[in-house]
Amino acid sequence: MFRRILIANRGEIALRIIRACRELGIEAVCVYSKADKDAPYLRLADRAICIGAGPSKDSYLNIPRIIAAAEVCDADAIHPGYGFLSERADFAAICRECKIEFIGPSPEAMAQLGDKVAAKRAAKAAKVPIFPGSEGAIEEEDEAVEVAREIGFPVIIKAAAGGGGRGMRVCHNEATLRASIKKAQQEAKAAFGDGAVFIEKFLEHARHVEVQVLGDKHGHSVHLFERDCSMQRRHQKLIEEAPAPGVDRKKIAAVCESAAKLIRTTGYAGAATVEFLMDDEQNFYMLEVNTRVQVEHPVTEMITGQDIVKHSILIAAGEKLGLRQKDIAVTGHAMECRINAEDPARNFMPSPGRIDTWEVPGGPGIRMDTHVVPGYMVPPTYDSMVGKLIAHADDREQCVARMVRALREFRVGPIKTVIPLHLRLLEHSAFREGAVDIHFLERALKQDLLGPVA
Ligand code: MV4
Repeated sequence: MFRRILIANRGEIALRIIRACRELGIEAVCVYSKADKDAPYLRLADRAICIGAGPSKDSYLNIPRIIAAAEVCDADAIHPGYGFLSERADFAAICRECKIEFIGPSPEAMAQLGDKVAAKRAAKAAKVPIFPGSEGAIEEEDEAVEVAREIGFPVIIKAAAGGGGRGMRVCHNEATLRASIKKAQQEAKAAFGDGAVFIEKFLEHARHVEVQVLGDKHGHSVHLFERDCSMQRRHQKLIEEAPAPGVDRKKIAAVCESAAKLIRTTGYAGAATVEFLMDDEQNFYMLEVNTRVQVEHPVTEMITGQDIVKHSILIAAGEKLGLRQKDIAVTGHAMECRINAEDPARNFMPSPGRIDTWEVPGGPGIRMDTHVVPGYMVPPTYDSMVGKLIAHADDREQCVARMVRALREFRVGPIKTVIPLHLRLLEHSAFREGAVDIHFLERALKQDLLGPVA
């Protein structure tokens, strides 16, 4: 087992990893930037090492400094959390060269699943449902047109190396498709250093459903069921929940099993999320695979009782998954509201600064994952998430009621947060019915359907 882990991240996920280390009897060392030097969570680590100035490229994205910190404290392993270096195959490879265990998949597995063309090929082999589209990368206009005629318009052009919504173009007819291929290739080359693009059928209305999986180094994998993350704006999720409301359990069970198989057949070790879109007929189509622990992992932890961060550490240390699929059961319903320091009434403008008032909810079925304490300064330098409020209850209706109760207990000031928006969303009939698609929030904001959100 590891003696000491370096945490190459900040904020709530750094604290979440410290807590997992503590419970496993592993020392936790945090790196931090000058912008985080007074952050109170650093005092909960066994040691904290300053790695540079505030901007991420000088600190949390600076590979030589992070490796140097790991060598200075003699860490056995590095946990990257989410964001920053978590999905950088080159970083995982450098860790290997330095004989430091990267807590996540091998650089090979990460590179394969990070390439959407390769990931789709692996998905097809594992019988994971995918969108109809080009078999591999598209080279010529004519190829794209041929595939589009076969699958029908609209189609979407995506970059093989893209992700999180970057490098996509929707085409409704042959003329725009012909005009777009070369541009998309050039854009992909400039943005990702890889000009490979592919096309697939474009789905207008959809829900975002993703499957949490775990694979170990001994060829075993399990799934921890699904989450619905349809409530999002500009590819930033706001509310996630599990199980996905109104989904046929037999149908989703098959999708979850295929996701676990994909992870096994690609030799993937660690936690991963397989993302899908679900259409109105409950057909599933894989989008991409996230090769990290995700922000919304607590939702799954609450319904399964499994500690995903601990699993990620134990898997990296070479332990066998200590659980079988048949032993994993779902209990009740869970929901997460991301608490962002943003002003929803001003187009989600970041609202950094000192948090004087910070009174967090508690009581039955409430979990608050946050690094914030009263007096904490939210730096303007990083993303605006200051915490995650998670509610767990016997069923969805009680879970929503519990979340509303908790959000009303929350007192934060003087910075602005998205809490008032959450209350509006949770009151909305479409949300109550579990009928929210991926465009709901942006549409509702544009049409002013939510009422006052501040
Ligand atoms: C799609 C799609 C519709 N059809 N692919 C956006 C992020 C990236 N992971 C894939 N994305 C999409 N791919 C096909 N074939 C619609 C989206 C999409 C989306 C997906 C999930 C969550 C929010 C979204 C918002 C806009 C578009």
